[in-house]
Amino acid sequence: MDFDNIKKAVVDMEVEKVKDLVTKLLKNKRLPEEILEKGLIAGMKEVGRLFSCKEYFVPEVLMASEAFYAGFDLVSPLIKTKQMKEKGKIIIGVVEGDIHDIGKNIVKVMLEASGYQVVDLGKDVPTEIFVDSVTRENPKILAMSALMTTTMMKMKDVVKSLEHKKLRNKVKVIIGGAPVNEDFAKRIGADGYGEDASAAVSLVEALIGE
Ligand code: B12
Repeated sequence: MDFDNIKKAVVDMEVEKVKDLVTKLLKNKRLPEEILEKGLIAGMKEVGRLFSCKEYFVPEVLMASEAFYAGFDLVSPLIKTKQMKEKGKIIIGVVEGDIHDIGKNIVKVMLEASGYQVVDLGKDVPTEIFVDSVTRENPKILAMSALMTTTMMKMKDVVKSLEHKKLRNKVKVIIGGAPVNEDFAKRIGADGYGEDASAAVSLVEALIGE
């Protein structure tokens, strides 16, 4: 299967092969969303599994991430230009101390594809930067990502800081990333949790009503 070949090429860390396969599928009029979901993301999920069971280590994961991005850079502009309607502004970033940005980048693309304007603060974002940008940009949603148990508490700091600066009722806060869940979102006073990129879109639509 075509998508499985892309998945395998990501897992095998083959940058050029990923580029070739993705280009070929796009030429064959396959949907960029499908290539992303069933090929590239499926590949990174498998990489995550191999890392967890110690078959892969950091260098392999980095090389596989490169292969992922080689494909991602080809499909993401096509997903972005699909819808032009702007439904509202969303700020997104990975919390301080955390450089895992693959999931955040996928969520960003999916939100943009659904017509939202996304301001990306990047990774390893200090609490003050999240709060300052809420003041400056006046977004409808603040979306935070964390991939480590050691960094997820930074989300709570951001929520507290928003409360302290009397900004909490001006913005809805949503969170995601492997170590967090619905219960954690409630505990830190966030407005919602999404388990993947499509859940992120549904969550945003439910919170700001579209
Ligand atoms: C890739 C990876 C890396 C890459 C990151 C490359 C990059 N640019 O992101 C590299 C090699 C650099 C790396 C480094 C490290 N890593 Co690492 N890494 C991973 C790995 C294998 C996969 C993560 C990933 O990309 N998943 C794929 C994406 C698509 O999934 P996702 O991020 O979960 O995102 C989805 C959802 O969660 C959701 N989502 C995400 N964000 C948001 C936000 C919102 C608002 C919403 C609604 C939804 C949402 O939607 C996304 C799309 O579906 C995981 C293992 C795993 N199984 O998760 C470890 C893992 C996260 N890493 C780990 C560790 C320990 C490290 C290092 C400390 C290793 C080291 N010793 O140096 C460093 C940390 C550096 C730092 N300070 O951040 C641990 C964390 C353990 C913990 N404390 O919790 C993990 C869990 C591995 C493990 N089992 O031990 N890592």
